[in-house]
Amino acid sequence: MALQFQATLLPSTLSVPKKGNLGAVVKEPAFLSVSLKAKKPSLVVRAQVATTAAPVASPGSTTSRTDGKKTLRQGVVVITGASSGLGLAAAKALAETGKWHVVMACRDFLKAATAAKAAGMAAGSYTIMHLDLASLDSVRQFVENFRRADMPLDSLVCNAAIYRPTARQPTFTADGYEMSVGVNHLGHFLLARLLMDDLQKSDYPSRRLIILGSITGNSNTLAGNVPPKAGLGDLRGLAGGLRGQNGSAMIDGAESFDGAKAYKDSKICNMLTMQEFHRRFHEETGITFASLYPGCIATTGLFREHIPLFRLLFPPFQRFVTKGFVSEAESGKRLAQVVSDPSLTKSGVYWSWNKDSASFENQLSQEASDPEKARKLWEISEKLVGIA
Ligand code: NDP
Ligand code: PMR
Repeated sequence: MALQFQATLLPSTLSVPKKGNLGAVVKEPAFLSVSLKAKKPSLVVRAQVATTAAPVASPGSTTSRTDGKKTLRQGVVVITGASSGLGLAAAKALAETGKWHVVMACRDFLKAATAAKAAGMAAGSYTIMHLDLASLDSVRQFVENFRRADMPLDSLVCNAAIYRPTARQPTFTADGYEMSVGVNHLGHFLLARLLMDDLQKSDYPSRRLIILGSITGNSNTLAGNVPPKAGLGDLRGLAGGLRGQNGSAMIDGAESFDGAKAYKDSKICNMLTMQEFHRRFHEETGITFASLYPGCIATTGLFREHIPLFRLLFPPFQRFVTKGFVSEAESGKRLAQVVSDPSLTKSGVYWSWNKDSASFENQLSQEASDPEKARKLWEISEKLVGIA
């Protein structure tokens, strides 16, 4: 951990783990400066990438045993938004197995470092890299940094999200898109598209791209019918660029902004995107594409912008009334299963868990499984992130 802070605060060095030798931290000239947080303008980080010392095994290289059999090398998984909640719990669960090296792709470097340490993640089991999904430049820079680190990519988890339930006015990403859809969908869409090349190059036996979905984006459930209901309409607002000023900040083109609906809409986008990836790439590449509803993790930072009364009552309501509550640790194990369990290799699936915490293939709502809408969403999103 000492190394992380060293790398974070050193003004002109960049620590990059090299393939097959993650333990040795190589210093290279810094090429970027990144402000850590808007609230801390004076703190500027030049080193964006830091790993801890002495990994259990070397990601990227297959180790040979004395009996001649090959041992599966350590896998490398990138998890966005691993600084809290589900992402952090899954990072910990995967790192603890010793089978995975976790790249924590986070917007707040120091928060991620502190969270990993507080969670008891072993030195050497993870690398923190800066990623702000609210900026497409940052997404591209992350991909460049990841490639410079010369690690294979075996699994990508698009987990980060923001939820702005009380917002009546939209806020916008660096590229001018409404923030919830910009971060939860568009940032991840570009990231996943760019990293497909890296996933395809991996020699790992089961490569996976996982995008978090949710029950609240599925109108075939009770939770999905709590107002405001998700709905993308004909995507006219998205096609108009979600700008808010001369058009709409909502995907369906609605005149007024609704922060809670914008989040739920973004979750439909996440689930549709996973299926479109599956249709376009699974057969050709063998990569597994999956989404999931991990359960109601009512204690996470996702609800940080909700009113205090909601934050007080929501966990007991989910625990005792709906019985949909799941702890952060349990949800982390669920996501870790989708990353690495040999029985969850089926592609195009939306996983959920029953009362006994057994996984099953869940049904998506009609809209969240509409192939025509998925295609249209894909094409508009390509234009918005500049890869059309
Ligand atoms: P948290 O708020 O705890 O975690 C969200 C993570 O996303 C944080 O690490 C946050 O970073 C990160 N993040 C936010 N904005 C950005 C950005 N611009 N760039 C990079 N990272 C960003 O929420 P959860 O753990 O609950 O949510 C994780 C996923 O699980 C989400 O996709 C959510 O939709 C899904 N989910 C959650 C459910 C729940 O009940 N909680 C239910 C169903 C699905 P920072 O720490 O810096 O804020
Ligand atoms: Mg919901 C089986 C019932 C169930 C489940 C599993 C959830 C999950 N919720 C259920 C029911 C209800 N909720 C009911 C009956 C109500 C009305 C009292 C209700 C209300 C409610 C609110 C106000 N629920 C919420 C909110 C939120 O602000 C959360 C949200 O929509 O975030 C987008 C939420 C959630 N309920 C869930 C889950 C998992 C959430 C968080 C959603 C997510 O991350 O997608």
